[in-house]
This record gives sequence, C-alpha cells and structure tokens, in this order.
Amino acid sequence: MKLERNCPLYFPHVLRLLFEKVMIRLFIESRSGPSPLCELLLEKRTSSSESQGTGCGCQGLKRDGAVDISDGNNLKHHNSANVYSEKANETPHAAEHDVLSKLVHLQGGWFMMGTDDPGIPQDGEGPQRRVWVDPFYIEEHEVTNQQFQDFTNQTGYITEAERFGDSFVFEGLLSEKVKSTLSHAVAAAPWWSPVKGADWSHPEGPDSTTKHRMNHPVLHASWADAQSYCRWAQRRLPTEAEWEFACRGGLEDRLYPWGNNLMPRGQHYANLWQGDFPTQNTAEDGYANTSPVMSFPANGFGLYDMVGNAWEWTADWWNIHHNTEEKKNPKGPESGTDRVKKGGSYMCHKSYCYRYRCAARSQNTPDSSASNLGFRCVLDPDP
Ligand SMILES: [Ca+2]
Ligand SMILES: [Ca+2]
Repeated sequence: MKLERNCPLYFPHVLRLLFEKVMIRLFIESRSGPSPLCELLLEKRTSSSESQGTGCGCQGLKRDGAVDISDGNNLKHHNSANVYSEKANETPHAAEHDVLSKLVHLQGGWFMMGTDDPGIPQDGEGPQRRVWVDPFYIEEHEVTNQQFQDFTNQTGYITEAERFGDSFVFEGLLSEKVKSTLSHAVAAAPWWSPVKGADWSHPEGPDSTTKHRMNHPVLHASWADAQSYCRWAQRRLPTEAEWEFACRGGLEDRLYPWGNNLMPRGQHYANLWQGDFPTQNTAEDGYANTSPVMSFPANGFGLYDMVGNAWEWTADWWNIHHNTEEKKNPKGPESGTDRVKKGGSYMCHKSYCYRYRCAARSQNTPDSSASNLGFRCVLDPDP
C-alpha cells in the first residue's frame, strides 16, 4: 500500500505540519523576545551559505534500498534480478569521432577545491584546499541520448538498468498508467520509485521514449555504464577534482560556474527546479524535466550544464573527510561503497537540494541509476 496524498503521513503534509508548528512557535517567541531557537533560525537565514535541506533523496537510491510496501508494513528487500558482468559488456569497437562530444582543452593548474562555507556540511564540501590538476580535455556537454544510442548500437552494450529490469524514476514524471503498477517506494524519499522497464531509452518507464529528446542528457546510466561509454569513446570519467576545476570556469571561490548570483540580470543560467519540491514544478526556466544540452549559457571555459540538467558521475569513491593539505591530481579514496556525483540536476531546489554549486557533491552506489543522473567524459592529452 502506498502513502496517498490524503494520508496524514504523506510527506508534503508532514512537511507542511512541521512548518506550521515552527511558524506558531516563532510567533509566540516574537511576543516574548528572541529565543535561542529564533536566533538560530535568524542566523541561518542571514548566513551567506544558507544551509539547506539535505536533498531530493536521490543520494539514497540503492538497488537494495527500495522496500516493498505492497503488503502493509512488511519490509522486503528488493532483490536485483541480475548481476552486472563487465566482461559480458566488453566493448570491441571504438567510437567514430564525429559522434562524440567536442572536447575543450583546460590548462589545469592550482585551484581552490571545496568550500569553507559549506551549503551542506555533512556532504564533506569542506575544507577549502589547494589542489593541482594536470592539463586535460573535457566534453563540452553531458553525453546525450543520441550519443549513448550510437554507443549501444555499435557495441550491443546492455546497461545495468536493463539487466536489473528497473531503474529509479521521480514519481512526478510518471504516467498514471505506470503509477498504477508501482508497488515500491524509497522509504526516505517516497517521490522516488523503482520502475520496471525504466532505462536510458525509456526514462519514465516502458511507455516513454527518448525519440523526441535525442539531444537531452542520457539518464539511467550507472557508474559502470558511464565508464563503459567513456572507454568506448577512448576517454575516461573525470576525477572529482577535474570536474570541479572545470565547473569553476576559471573563477575563484564562487558558488556557481558563472559567479555568486543565481540569476544574473534575472536570467536562468541552469536547468533547476522552481516551485515547491516535490509537488509543484513551475518550470520557470522552461523545463520541468531535462533540457537539450547547451540550452543555458556556457561557463568561462565554454562548458555547458556543469550544474543542473543531469547529475554527473565522477571517477572517485565517496568520502566526506578532507584536510587542507595541498594535493596534486587527487583521485579520492582507494576504495568505498559509493561514487561521487557532481552538479545537481533539474530536480534541485534550494529548499531541498542546494547542490547546484561547484563545491557541492553527493553520492550513489555504482550500480544505481536514476532519472536525473548522467555523465560526461574527459581525455588526457598526448604525452
Ligand atoms: Ca527546470
Ligand atoms: Ca549537469
């Protein structure tokens, strides 16, 4: 049984209830002078970082993280049908050059990675540290559905979502028909559901298609799928340091790839969420779902959609503990359970997922795939 909107436990209702309780408390306190709670809230409000909610829940999407709620509260782990075999997906052909994204050459050098003013401290955004990256090339936009189709057509590659038979989709994008078939939801983020038949060419389930959006970022690619594509392209996934260097576009200590102002001259610079997450997306930026790549202005390096549109996998394992020691070409921890993703997506809103900043970061298990997660590749210069 799913939690319906008329159920008092339905998440938006709970949120509204909490909000009302806080407002009543603040009203009472305003009559008797500021209390510690009020001062704390005021301090948060005026802080430049404005620490926000911890997320759209997509960092918690795991293939064993979905619980069966079709039978009351009987919690059953959702077992994967198949196990990915990298060997079975070896790619014998290399990509033709003209189907790949244009590369932008970056000089590399020292830059300040992370931030001392973290929007979401528990993500390990800080401390700010001096990091060197060698010169590299990076694709100017996220890998598109067209490019991923070229890859699968040429190699016969089967993605992990296709092997498992499902992938996570944001419920707000599902047709009523697909919604009626759902028996699972993610406990901590009920707006996410594993949908049978959802994969890169059926982003919102079996009755959806990418035909009308071949120039949008490919979604539902797991970390291994992204790696396999980059290998076919004779490229690789960026390290987190390379990705963040690229995101900053040559600017120092700025929130976004273009500066500190989210909407310079009132213009949208990234495909994000406007309205109330997760119930109302006003799509003021023109897009409630993904947008064609390069629909928003490029950063100073000529790179598009570094924040927003689709989240982007990086090569690094996830770790939240960093120090201020200078590092050259850091590659993250030797091992881990999750991989780092960067940039946020069209689902990010400040109230819920303030992660459309260059220093922001999040994670997923490598076999996860979702309707807001994609990637781009990088290339090392000839030695
Ligand atoms: Ca949008
Ligand atoms: Ca992106």
